[in-house]
Amino acid sequence: MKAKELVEEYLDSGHGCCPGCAMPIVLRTAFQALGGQTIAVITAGCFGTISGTFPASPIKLAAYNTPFPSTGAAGSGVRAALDSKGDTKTTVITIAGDGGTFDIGIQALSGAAERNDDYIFICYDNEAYMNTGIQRSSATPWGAWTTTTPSANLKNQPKKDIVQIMAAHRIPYMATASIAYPEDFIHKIKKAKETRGFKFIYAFSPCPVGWRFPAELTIRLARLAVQARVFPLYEVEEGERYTLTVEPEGIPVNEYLKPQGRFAFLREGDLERIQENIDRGWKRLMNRMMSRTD
Ligand SMILES: Cc1ncc(C[n+]2csc(CCOP(=O)(O)OP(=O)(O)O)c2C)c(N)n1
Ligand SMILES: [Mg+2]
Repeated sequence: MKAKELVEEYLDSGHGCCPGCAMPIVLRTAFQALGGQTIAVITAGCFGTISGTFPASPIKLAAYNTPFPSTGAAGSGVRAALDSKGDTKTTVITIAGDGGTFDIGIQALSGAAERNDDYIFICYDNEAYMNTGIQRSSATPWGAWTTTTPSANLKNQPKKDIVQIMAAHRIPYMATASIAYPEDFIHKIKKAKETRGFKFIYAFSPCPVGWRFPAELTIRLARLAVQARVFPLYEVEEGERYTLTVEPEGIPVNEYLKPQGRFAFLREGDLERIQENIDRGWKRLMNRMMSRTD
């Protein structure tokens, strides 16, 4: 299915997201690719806020709200309820930000993945707790400014490798996804919908307010992240079959960092350190692609 063929809307405009927010583009695209026979499980975060504005919610899918720690379990529960009614056609998608996925929701997420429950978990990663005021999460990259990692005390830990954590569960399907590559994104959502068992879609979600860049640069930054190999686009099946879906140019990471005010406080040598880490991560990923045994 091509991007232009997606006509039905399940996320109305006029929602309360900040100008330039990537998240409504991520979810609008995902919902369109899934279609109307879908139940969305929603937790706290920017999406929970904009979708919970009763009676003017912009979401046109059946939706269930649940607290952070229970997000993964709620997805399992909705699936089990549908199954007990003999409904295997309705798709369940659970939606959480990076805080709700990497940190507060990881226990229930891991449980659902280990049981291989049949639903899609989508994480939109804006690399901090944005809804409550740009606090660092374990998804915040090393060297970034946030309100809890101020300029004199930048984030000093590497970003948690959620893809490897989920791959270690050997779930049938997982993929990284970017709104800068909508056809790749749609293909992955549709593949997730067609695969039985637990699916994890990990979507990059630039945040102009938290990352300190002009709102019109959202898609460009999403593209630069892929091209600089900060956020490579690939799939992992059964935890071990890695497939690259977009070949990145490998542009210098500074082209991606420079437009973002959150990286304005890097010290001498930091840029080289970030580039080295990216190069090492890319090599590791390539080794995983090469060591396929199928
Ligand atoms: C258990 C619990 N802890 C803290 C909060 C407060 N809270 C609401 S939204 C939010 C930020 C969520 O961050 P993330 O999951 O990354 O989503 P984003 O806001 O970035 O979209 C926090 C900390 C909460 N609602 N529940
Ligand atoms: Mg976040």
